[in-house]
Amino acid sequence: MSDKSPIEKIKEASDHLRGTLKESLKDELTGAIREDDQAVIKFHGMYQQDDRDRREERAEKKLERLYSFMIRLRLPGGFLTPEQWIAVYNIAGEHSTGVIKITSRQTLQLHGIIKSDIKPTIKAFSEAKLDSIATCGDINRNVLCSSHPKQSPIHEQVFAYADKISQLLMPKTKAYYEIWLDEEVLVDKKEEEDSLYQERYLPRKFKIAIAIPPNNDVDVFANDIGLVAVIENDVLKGFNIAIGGGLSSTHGNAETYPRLATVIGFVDSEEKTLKAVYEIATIQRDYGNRSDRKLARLKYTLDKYGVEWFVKELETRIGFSLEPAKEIVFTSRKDFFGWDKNSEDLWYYTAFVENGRILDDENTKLKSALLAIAKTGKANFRFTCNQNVIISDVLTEDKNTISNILAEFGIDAGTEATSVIRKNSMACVAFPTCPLALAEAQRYLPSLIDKIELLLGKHSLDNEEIIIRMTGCPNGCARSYAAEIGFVGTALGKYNMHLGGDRIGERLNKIYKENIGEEEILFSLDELFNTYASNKETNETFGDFSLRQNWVSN
Ligand code: SRM
Ligand code: SF4
Repeated sequence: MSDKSPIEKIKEASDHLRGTLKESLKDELTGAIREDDQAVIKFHGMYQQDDRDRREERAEKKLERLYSFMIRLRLPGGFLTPEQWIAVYNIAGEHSTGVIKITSRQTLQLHGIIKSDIKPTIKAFSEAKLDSIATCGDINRNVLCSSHPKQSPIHEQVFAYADKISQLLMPKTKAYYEIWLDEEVLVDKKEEEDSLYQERYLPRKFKIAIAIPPNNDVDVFANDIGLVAVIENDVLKGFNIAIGGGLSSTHGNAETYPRLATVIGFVDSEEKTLKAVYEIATIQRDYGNRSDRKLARLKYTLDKYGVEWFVKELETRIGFSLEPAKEIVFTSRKDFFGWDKNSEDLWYYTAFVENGRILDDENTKLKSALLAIAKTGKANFRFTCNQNVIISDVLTEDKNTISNILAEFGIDAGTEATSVIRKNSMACVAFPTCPLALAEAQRYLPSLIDKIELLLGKHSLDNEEIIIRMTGCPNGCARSYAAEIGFVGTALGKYNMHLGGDRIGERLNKIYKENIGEEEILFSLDELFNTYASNKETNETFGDFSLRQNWVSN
């Protein structure tokens, strides 16, 4: 057995995720926290970062890096009340860069929070009944659920599972409350004994999503556990369970790979669903790789021990057998923009948010518009895994009020004017905050799309709903391996270009060209679009066509 990784030792020695965070916070000589605490703080939903645009300048002046923190909220299913939106708006203005970022996992992040502002930020979140517990770290993360309530008349019932699962897999430690909210120090440590996470937590991050077919907007197969709701005649029959999805790889490490989850069976009740989810996590806790973090996700555990072994172990732990998976069909993986109504006559407006960045700029005043909407108290807010926002649950008599605000701030016109290709695109954060970025993503993709739009126009492909995604490194945060055209950063200005993913998230793409810059990207796309436009069959997607042409191997 190889040695445990350093992070394993930090977790075990952390006194249930306390570490020396209190001491780190008091140290006024640096904007950073102690090294071990940088691992511990992730379990509290925060990352220490620094402004990478300013590293060189700071180094020249012999100053320490410009440290700040990113805080990620826990929002199961991605839902906020108007009061909570106002709180997030105020907190973002007071303590962060001001930009509110919708993530590819349906929650919100604030960047640029300096050390002394962390506690006031968490306290303000807490007053709005929001927290950031377990949104990072080796633990179950924010639980996803298909966003749009129009999806099914029983959306609410399925959606409630996101919260139930989030609660079920929450750590028992009181560290968050003690450190950030100054609650009394726990004397009887028995209260936080944690039968799921014990002292060691999971070997690696753990992600769960719930999809409501026919839309796979959550990219359910990209998760450690994917639950697919099986609904017959508007009755929830249960869930198909898929396990072992994960989209990261490491350049040059052939042992790492993106993988879609394998469907292992069906469960027909809430009790069975929760039991299965819990025990899949305990198997990963007990068998996941704790020495090599690159190989520690559930996908590697599953491939090491085999699906048959895993299911047998799971059935032993849950005490019942899984039923054969039910037939389900996905037909899309997108957001439906504009106004829509659900079965209860409530209205929903989905607005396009480029790469999830909510801000006011010279073109759009989205941040102000959402504040004005929240102030009416007549709409909730839902976030999608494609980084967009749904202004939701609007009564018919209030629809005009919301429409007028959307018009006043140009949000509806902006969403309508956005091209199909842009609406279906997504990029991760990358520079300047992500320490792992090798190339730009959210700061670059918009300008690349400008040029791709022209190429699509040239080949009369403007209305093709091709999914383009870009990440600044191979970690896959914008799920670029599951796109029809994926760009994966290799170095500044350079990307691997991937082709052949499908439109519904059931097939990954493959590398088409390595390490290319913008000129070659556009030259390649021009040729590919030309061939596609002339030879595609009716309704043949670009991803399917890429395979038929053998541009990448199947
Ligand atoms: Fe991610 C790490 C941002 C979704 C795979 N991801 C990071 C960090 C925290 C960098 C770090 O470790 O210091 C990035 C912070 C950037 C910043 O400044 O904000 C980061 N990941 C994001 C977000 C914000 C991208 C976005 O633009 O929306 C997404 C936040 C989701 C959330 O709300 O929880 C985000 N990350 C994803 C996804 C997509 C998904 O889950 O559907 C993936 C691929 C799926 C998967 O997990 O396999 C993903 N992020 C990673 C990985 C690779 C994990 C692995 O298995 O090796 C890392 C690196 C790591 O964990 O070591 C990472
Ligand atoms: Fe950072 Fe890489 Fe994730 Fe982009 S894909 S946010 S560059 S870790």
